Amino acid sequence: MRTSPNIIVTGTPGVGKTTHCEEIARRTGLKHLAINQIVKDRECHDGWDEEYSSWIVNEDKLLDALEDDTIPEGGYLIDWHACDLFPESWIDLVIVLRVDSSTLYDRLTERKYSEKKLQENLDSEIMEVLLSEAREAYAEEIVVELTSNTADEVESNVARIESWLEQWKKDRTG
Ligand code: DAT
Repeated sequence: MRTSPNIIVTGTPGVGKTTHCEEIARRTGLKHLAINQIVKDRECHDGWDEEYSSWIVNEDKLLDALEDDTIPEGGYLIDWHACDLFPESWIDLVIVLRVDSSTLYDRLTERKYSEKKLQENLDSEIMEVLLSEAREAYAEEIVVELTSNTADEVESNVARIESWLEQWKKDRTG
């Protein structure tokens, strides 16, 4: 039985996962697990993809590496642009962040993404790829879609997640 929940924060690159997780971690004490960083640091990949400027993730190696993090015991914010890798039994809430295309375009241009990578990510956001993935992998009632266009939205989203967390804990302590 977990005494603290596990929350996935997912969405297209640039949507605001890191921004949200850092703030949630600061305010709640949940541990921010930046999966991209783990893939890189613990070499859970099959090399570097030049075209996409990203690691080719090896999901088996990643799951092995995550075993060390005692995720099933709870207390983690899992920050990744994919979500269906994690067993349902580990996860209490899935936040799918969404953003307007023009805002995403500006953020990814700022990151100097190649034209191809930029376009694929914009398409992915417009087609709601991550939202569909989350809804297919987890129970409908634990998947929450939140917009992340402005700093005010970060604030209200984080406040909402904080309240959810308090309620989650209350429900379990009776
Ligand atoms: P991700 O981790 O999903 O790739 P990020 O948190 O690194 O995204 O954010 C990408 C950039 O956009 C970064 O410069 C911060 C900014 N940003 C993210 N969410 C925002 C929001 N809701 N309002 C304003 N800026 C935001």
